[in-house]
Amino acid sequence: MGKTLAYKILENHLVDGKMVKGEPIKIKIDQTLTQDSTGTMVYLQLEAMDVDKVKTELSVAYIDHNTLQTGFENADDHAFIKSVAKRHGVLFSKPGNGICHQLHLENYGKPGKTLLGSDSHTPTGGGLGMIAIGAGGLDVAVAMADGTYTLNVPAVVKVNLTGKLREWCSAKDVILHVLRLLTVKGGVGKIIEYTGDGVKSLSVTDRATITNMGAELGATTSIFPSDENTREYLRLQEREEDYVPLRADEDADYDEVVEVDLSELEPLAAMPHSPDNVEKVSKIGEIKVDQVAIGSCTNSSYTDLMKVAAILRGKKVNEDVSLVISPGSSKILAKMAENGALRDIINSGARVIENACGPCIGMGQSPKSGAISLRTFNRNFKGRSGTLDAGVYLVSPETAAISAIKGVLTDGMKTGEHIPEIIMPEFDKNDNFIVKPAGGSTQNTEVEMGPNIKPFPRNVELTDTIRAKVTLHAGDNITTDDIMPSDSRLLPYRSNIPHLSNYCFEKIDSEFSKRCQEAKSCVIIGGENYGQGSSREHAALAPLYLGVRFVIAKSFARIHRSNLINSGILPLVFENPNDYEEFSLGDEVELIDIMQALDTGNMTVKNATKGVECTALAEYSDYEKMLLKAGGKINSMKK
Ligand code: MIC
Ligand code: SF4
Repeated sequence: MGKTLAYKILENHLVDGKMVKGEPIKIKIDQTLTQDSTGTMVYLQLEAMDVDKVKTELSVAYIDHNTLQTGFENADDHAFIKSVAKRHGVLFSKPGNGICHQLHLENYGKPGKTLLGSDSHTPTGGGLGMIAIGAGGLDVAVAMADGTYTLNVPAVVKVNLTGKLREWCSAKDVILHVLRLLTVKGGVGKIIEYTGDGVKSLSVTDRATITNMGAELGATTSIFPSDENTREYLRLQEREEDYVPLRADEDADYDEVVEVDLSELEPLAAMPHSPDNVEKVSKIGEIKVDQVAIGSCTNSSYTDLMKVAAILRGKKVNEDVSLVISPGSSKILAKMAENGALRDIINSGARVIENACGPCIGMGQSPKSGAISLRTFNRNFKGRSGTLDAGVYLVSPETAAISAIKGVLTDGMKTGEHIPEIIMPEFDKNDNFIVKPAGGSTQNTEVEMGPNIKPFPRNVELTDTIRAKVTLHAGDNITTDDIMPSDSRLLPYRSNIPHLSNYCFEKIDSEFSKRCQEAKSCVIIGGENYGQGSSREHAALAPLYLGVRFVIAKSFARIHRSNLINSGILPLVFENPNDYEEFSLGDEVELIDIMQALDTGNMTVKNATKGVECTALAEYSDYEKMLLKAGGKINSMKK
């Protein structure tokens, strides 16, 4: 049997373990990326590890999330990251350069390499034929310190693409279609590998849109082959020498196969409040739109924005719509300034804002109360826009632009209008936003630490018995945005867990934090896919700070499960999902003989209040057991 592309790259990077599905392996990490909202924690942890220079081929620290500087906090965090980057041999990308994933694709990603990023959308690099994985900050800090990462060998799903997209359909519609088929938990423990005849009709940036939003499937990563389109993309970025052709073997063995005929797709939208709540635009109908936001790491490429400019050229944005556009990178914006596309966009009545994450993470541009907002982004979780009662629809740039003109959700196919073909130009190299690390010994480089930066919380060694109170009984698909909300008000405190913890679960239960402070030792009960979404380890660190000792859920999302383990919080899975009903808010719960349970994989959970008991699966690799026993990764490393 032949090999999948994903397994070929993983095997090439194998440091320890065997390529057996579900088993742990340690792989070499060639590149890392961080961004600022998770980055301060990453670099605080790197500092705590006493390393000199990073061990990767390339590590980049991007500033793109916390760019609203309404006080000193974000600016202090940026200064901290810049100083640590300089000290440890990490490239620093200044605010204004653009969004980490778009920038990494343009400037640094290489086919066949591994990339670990402290952001869940790191799989964007899969568009270039990389194994690019999102992880918690601590895992990225360790990868910088020792050049490795440990994961369980994922299953591989083949998505066989045939046909060609029709006008008004784009890469966004492909991934929305896949999300409709597989759902937000359909990719957990899997790599999504795209193959087939249809691949050649997709550019690298189209592919990157698809692999980017593979994060919403819960997948470990997504990957495309590296072919002539990859070579051409790299050539236009003045780095053709980074090209290597890569593909799966003809007879590669896949765990699942999904067929997608590109020529059958129609413009789609993910309706509120989940990326898998997908419907045809034509079926949703012409609902009135208040805001349209174009950008984010999913859809802010040159081609995306040039299509938008072409649709807007000579037209007027509807008077009831606020159209806001955030380009993916400084190179893209500069090119559009040069070729007149920026003029077309501005003349239509659009607002052009900074090259950054911006509205995608609620950093400004929150829509009005009860608004309908169309966004080309990747997540439409309730409240993420900063307006709790807004309804966010995720759509392609084409659908967004035409809808901004018409004032209602519009299926471009029905308009009879045409979009000209966009030809990618050559981009000039521009390093003016990059700060390079100092050469030679940097041990004495001063690290700038503003007053907002507080030490991260540490757990204690695992004990054999834990008694805790249920401080939250949550439903299915709880997101890390639910656990640790992020917006312009809270993002400035990403390096201040004590402050942030006051807002933990704020949108779901405003009493959670207070209740935990009273209970001191706490347990959270969760449903399916607990912790989906972002890689933010704050969703583990804030609960840790509040005394959460373990979480029992029906199932967990991959990155959050790792973040819990890294923090020494036990993620336990109900053996019988119906036992979820046996627990209520305020119940006293006891775990006994914990060490033995780690060996057998079965934990007895006693609900002392209700006088019932059940079994929870405590299935961990030897490495994870070691982390849990030590009270988290940092403690285990110190040992
Ligand atoms: C997101 O899109 O939710 C974020 C903000 O980029 C996060 C990282 C974070 O929470 O800082 C992610 O996707 O990992
Ligand atoms: Fe930034 Fe949004 Fe992408 Fe997260 S999803 S990296 S907030 S643009």
